[in-house]
Amino acid sequence: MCASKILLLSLATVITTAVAWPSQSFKSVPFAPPVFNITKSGAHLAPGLLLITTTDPPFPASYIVTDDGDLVWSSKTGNYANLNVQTLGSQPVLTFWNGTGSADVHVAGHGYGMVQILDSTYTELFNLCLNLGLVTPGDIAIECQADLHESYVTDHGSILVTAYNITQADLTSLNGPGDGWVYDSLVFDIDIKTQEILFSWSALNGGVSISDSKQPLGSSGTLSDPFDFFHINSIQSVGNRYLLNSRYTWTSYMIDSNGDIEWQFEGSTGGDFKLPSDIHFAWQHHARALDVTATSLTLHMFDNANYEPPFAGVNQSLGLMFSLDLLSMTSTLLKDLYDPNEALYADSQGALDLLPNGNILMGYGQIPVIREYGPAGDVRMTITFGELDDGTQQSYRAYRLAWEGTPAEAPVVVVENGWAYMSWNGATCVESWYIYEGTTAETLKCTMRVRNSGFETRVSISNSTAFLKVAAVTTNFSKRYSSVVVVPQ
Ligand SMILES: *[C@@H]1O[C@H](CO)[C@@H](O)[C@H](O)[C@H]1NC(C)=O
Ligand SMILES: *[C@@H]1O[C@H](CO)[C@@H](O)[C@H](O)[C@H]1NC(C)=O
Ligand SMILES: *[C@@H]1O[C@H](CO)[C@@H](O)[C@H](O)[C@H]1NC(C)=O
Ligand SMILES: *[C@@H]1O[C@H](CO)[C@@H](O)[C@H](O)[C@H]1NC(C)=O
Ligand SMILES: *[C@@H]1O[C@H](CO)[C@@H](O)[C@H](O)[C@H]1NC(C)=O
Ligand SMILES: CC(=O)N[C@H]1CO[C@H](CO)[C@@H](O)[C@@H]1O
Repeated sequence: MCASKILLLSLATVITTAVAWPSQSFKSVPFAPPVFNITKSGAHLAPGLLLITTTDPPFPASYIVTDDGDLVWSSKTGNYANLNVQTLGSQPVLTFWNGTGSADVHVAGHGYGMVQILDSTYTELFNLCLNLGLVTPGDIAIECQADLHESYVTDHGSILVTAYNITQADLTSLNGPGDGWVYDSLVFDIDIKTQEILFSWSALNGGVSISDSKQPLGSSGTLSDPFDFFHINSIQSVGNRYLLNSRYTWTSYMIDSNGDIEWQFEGSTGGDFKLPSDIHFAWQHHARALDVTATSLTLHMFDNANYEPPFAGVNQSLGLMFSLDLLSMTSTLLKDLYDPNEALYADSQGALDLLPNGNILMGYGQIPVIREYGPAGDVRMTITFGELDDGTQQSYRAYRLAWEGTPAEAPVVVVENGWAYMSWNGATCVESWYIYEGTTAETLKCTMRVRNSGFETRVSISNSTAFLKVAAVTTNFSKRYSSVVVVPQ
């Protein structure tokens, strides 16, 4: 056993109430991210910041945090998914799905919203509010129709989004009505600048049989409760092809540029492949291919085999990585990631990312835990940010990525009871702060330099100070000033 080090964020004030998981609070901003409870084994971790979207009050938001639990950036509160750093035209950009404001944003595990793309100053480059021609629940008008599950920026300036459309289908193969209703799962590849649709695909019209669904029809299949037979949850661009993942058919599909299915990798039979013995997967998320050649590839995923009786509480969440051989159509298990000391059972959501040093990050989706594994599968870090079993705090995915932000907005400072509290939301390069104090707004003098400390730095100020401003000093010695504040007397 490696020695474990427990880090609990101590800088910010911790509000504790009887029921709720504790959240952080700050004087200079209204953000209230959860407290991050962090265990590290001491073994080498990958570089990069953590990106999550939280769902629990008091401040569900998109958050960037360090692996010591310090907040780096918070969005406004809202309904977000899939906060990510991607590359657009060789520039790193922040992307996220924002369902705030669309009517009825969360329906049966999917949503309707927009995809926002910000540059490294947190200025919006694009706001993709797409009308995709969907029939929506109750046929209500929904302006921004992209689903929350994927916002994948391709290397040619387009974005892949998922969408859910209500349409009619023959459900007799499932002993349902011939004129039943389903949620069709759609894929769109859209040019970001022009919003032109470059490619689209429909599970219903793309060769997937409704009877491939493992999701029981039950009483669904009506207009008011359409049968979600496919439930698309990830898309990746692979050359001129697409890797799609369906939760409810337990299958990852490779689709060619004509929309034809090249092969299927299914969790109980292997689909077109032979599965390794004793390995199955089900209800899985975040399928990604890498090292793709004409004859082989690696495919990894987050396995949600816990979902649905009789395996609830039996099949723990796994990170699975397979090698697929396209000549022999066999699969080999490369990695099977779990914590032998703490099994987690996530019914839904989840993420698996390969990190640059060979480590692997897993976000547990429905369960508010992020884990980093070493290349051999040893647990190197566990971050918990909510109750494990009440289902209120979730982050659809989690990523760990390099990100440097220099906000366009100025730093802020507030003064309370003789202390100045300063922060610069999203800045990754603040080294220290200069404090300017004076008896008039025109006579401010630099009186102190303090080191930056976490998201919010505080310093005690002179009781003769009537006016104050601060400057954030970056690691390259550039300065950004706050506005001048009147000190409450
Ligand atoms: C954080 O984790 C430690 C160690 O597992 C535990 O003792 C502590 O109760 C946790 N804190 C919270 C707020 O859950
Ligand atoms: C999300 O969308 C809402 C509604 O349009 C908007 O008010 C909010 O600012 C957006 N969030 C971000 C981080 O831009
Ligand atoms: C959505 O379904 C309707 C039928 O209910 C159909 O007319 C429409 O073309 C579909 N939209 C898309 C984008 O597939
Ligand atoms: C300011 O602080 C000094 C030294 O602590 C104290 O003597 C003085 O009364 C304070 N003045 C005010 C206005 O509080
Ligand atoms: C210094 O850093 C600021 C903020 O990160 C950046 O805008 C500026 O271009 C940098 N200047 C130099 C000379 O690197
Ligand atoms: C998909 C999956 O992993 N299913 C497993 C759940 O657990 C049962 C009992 O151990 C296995 O038989 C299944 O293969």
